[in-house]
Amino acid sequence: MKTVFSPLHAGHAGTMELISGAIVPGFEKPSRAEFIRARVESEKLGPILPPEVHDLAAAKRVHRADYIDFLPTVWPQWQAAGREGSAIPFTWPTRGLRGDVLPKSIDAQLGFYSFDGGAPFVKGTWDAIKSSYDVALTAAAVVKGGERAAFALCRPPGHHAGAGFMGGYCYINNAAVAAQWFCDQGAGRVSILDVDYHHGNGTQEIFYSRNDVQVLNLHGDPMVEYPYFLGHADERGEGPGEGFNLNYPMPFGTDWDAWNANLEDACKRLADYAPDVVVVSLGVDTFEKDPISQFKLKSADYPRIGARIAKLGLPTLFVMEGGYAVEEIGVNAVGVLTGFEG
Ligand code: SP5
Ligand code: ZN
Repeated sequence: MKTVFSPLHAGHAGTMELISGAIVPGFEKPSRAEFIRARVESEKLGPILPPEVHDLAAAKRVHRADYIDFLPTVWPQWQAAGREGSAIPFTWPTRGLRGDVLPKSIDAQLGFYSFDGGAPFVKGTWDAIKSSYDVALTAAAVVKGGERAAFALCRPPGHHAGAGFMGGYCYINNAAVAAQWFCDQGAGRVSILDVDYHHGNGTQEIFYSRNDVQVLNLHGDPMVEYPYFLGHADERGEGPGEGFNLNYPMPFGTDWDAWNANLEDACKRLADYAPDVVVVSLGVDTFEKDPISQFKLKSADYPRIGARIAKLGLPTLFVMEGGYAVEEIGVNAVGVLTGFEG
């Protein structure tokens, strides 16, 4: 399997985040991608290709144009305001405030285009976001070109980013961009299977009223887990999209047997839909040692995930999402891919 990877991810470094009442170094850090790349090499998964540079048209097929145009302006605006450190929002236009006026202040703009404070900007952030997008589109083209599967080693991740907002370490929704690109290339149906520990709220929002992209999400129950405000089982899509969004929320402590039972159901529903291509939002933060997550999957479980996805017998694009136990992230992410290859 070919991997697409860009070293430009590494400029998105030295970020800070507020978690459990403390400001700490960001969990979503460059070593994540480097451990995965090293494991791709040591496991001899296949060649590692650089991304081709794309314009932003494909991003604007799933995101608001004004949101995409805002992203490269963040760091220049932050610098122009004389700031240092990480650009992080702290004020949001929630219920009772006006969300229809975009103020001039960079602080207001950051809040306008986000749902939490979890998507910081430093100097190299935009170039990393853009490279991650290029990685996803380049890997999608590998699958479109006839390969059975490809691995988009994206960093930063994307599944929390919605049509007009960032959050949860995510800026451009790489999996959604790729799924839409497949549609635009002639696919009649695309399935997105999101196995990241967190609910892919952005992906759900983007495709919620559509029946040409099926979205299946396995994740921590939003009653107790981030992103809290989306991801319940009763969210099944709306209008023409009714029945094409499927959520599998699970309690803290979920182990392989319970998680796998839901994967099995999701795969059956996916097979019934019979898509032309599958996009896997590949998070490995379901791992028992993940520092911010509460599931109990073991390293030996990840190849079984890959094997089950392979059994679908469909062209498959793997798009990297979360996973914060950096020592094991390469073993677990590449474990899914080697399990897929059998
Ligand atoms: C792509 C992705 O995996 N994003 C995840 C973003 C999670 N951000 C908030 C995490 C809050 C976790 N709270 C548990 C604290 C553990 N001590
Ligand atoms: Zn996650």
